[in-house]
Amino acid sequence: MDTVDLVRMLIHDARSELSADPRISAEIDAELAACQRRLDEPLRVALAGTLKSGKSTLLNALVGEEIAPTDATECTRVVTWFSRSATPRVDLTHDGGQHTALPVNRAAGRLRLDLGPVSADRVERLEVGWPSSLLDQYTLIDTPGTSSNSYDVSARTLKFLTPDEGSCPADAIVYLMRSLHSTDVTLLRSLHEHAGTGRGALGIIGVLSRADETDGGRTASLDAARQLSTQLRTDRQLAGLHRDFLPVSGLLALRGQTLRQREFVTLFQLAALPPDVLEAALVSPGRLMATDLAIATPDREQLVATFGMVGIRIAISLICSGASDAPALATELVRHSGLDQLRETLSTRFGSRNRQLKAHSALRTLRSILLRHRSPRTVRVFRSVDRLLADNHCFTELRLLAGLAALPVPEPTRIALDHVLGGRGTSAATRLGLPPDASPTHTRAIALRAIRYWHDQLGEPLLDQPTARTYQAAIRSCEAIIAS
Ligand SMILES: Nc1nc2c(ncn2[C@@H]2O[C@H](COP(=O)(O)OP(=O)(O)O)[C@@H](O)[C@H]2O)c(=O)[nH]1
Ligand SMILES: [Mg+2]
Repeated sequence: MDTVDLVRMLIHDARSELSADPRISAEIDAELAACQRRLDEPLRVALAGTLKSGKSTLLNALVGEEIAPTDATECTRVVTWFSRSATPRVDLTHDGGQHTALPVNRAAGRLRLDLGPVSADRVERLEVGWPSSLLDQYTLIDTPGTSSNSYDVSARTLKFLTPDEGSCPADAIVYLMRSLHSTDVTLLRSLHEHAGTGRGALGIIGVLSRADETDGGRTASLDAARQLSTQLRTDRQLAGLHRDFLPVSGLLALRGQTLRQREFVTLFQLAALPPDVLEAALVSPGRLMATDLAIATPDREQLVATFGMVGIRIAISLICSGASDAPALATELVRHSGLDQLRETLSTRFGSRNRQLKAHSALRTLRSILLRHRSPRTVRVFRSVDRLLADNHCFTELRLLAGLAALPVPEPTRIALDHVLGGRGTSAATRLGLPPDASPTHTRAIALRAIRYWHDQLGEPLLDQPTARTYQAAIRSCEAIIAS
């Protein structure tokens, strides 16, 4: 029986024990049923960061369609769930559980969300159902973000990510920041503390967002962003707060996936201008409109609205480097954006651990429900929940991986631990750094060598407790490889 089945069984046991208790309401049973359903849903990944860090744009880029609003409407002020659905739908829950189906309006390829007369503070849940292969894998949750000048929006975001009661409804978080700001350090620290107490998401991927703007778009490349993210990876303020830090331009990724022939033609015409004329025209949107060019004004306006000046510069430089038709430019924009690396990291960090992360979240939720409704009938189930959380080695691995960045160990040791604990994939070969076709005999020999190595590390004098626990878990992971 695998971990998910064990969790399913415990939820089932809790439901049948509690259903015999007349004091237990239908509401609690519904909570338990939701907890059970969660095991069959895709993994929940929340996008977090400050306001305007590019969360909604990146969500659209990941899905490949403009379904998350980026304009300053009421909708961008509430936490919005995007989940798989055979047909598009928008469901609003508000004012103490009232459900309203909102119309699905699309204009110029964008979904227009409109809460109607319901203000953001009355919204309990806004959910967009959309047919999308990415949403088959992940339920994405767009948070409005934190901002020093919008108290209610920040409060809603923090209540979702770091709730005072219960646990964060997301299994994993993609955290976006444009540069290193003290508010990011504070929020990241709080997310980590929450994860440490078992009430927060266990996986966090850091993203240097709006990467095309890093140097003001001057070099028309993402090299500056790559340099900055390398610096940030070793920045002392961020020490212990992240394992991955990827430069991504959600805007370029989105434009690549939604590029129209007409936009390409306008960009191509601009790219063909004499360099001095082009340079002068690209100084600002106003100059681009005012310059006397044989390009229709609505086409220029459209380009500024969708690409922005930095995006236009980058697209032109990609055309000049050889992207000579719309499909080629679309491919280059996406390749340049860093989206593929983000997708890959999502898949190695979260995809391969999908079932375990969900099982862990469901178990934590079950635990908090049982704690709230203590009853002699559920003592046995409660103990089993705690035992499973403490003894199940894959949960131990998940928790240790979440805390790996904070261990006081040299970087090569951290990387080796990340591998052996299954942070880069859970196959024996990935854990031991072997080729996928390594023979069982060779795998076993290397696993034994790894056990000896981590044992030796355990003998280090003055070893702190968290590091010692992590080395012990590494030994257990290797023993599990040998046993299987
Ligand atoms: N240049 C550039 N602009 C971006 C990028 N991502 C978002 N933006 C712009 O930044 C603004 C805020 O973006 P949005 O996605 O709504 O941010 P959110 O508040 O974090 O959801 C919008 O005007 C976007 O067009 C990006 O990767 N590059
Ligand atoms: Mg947004």
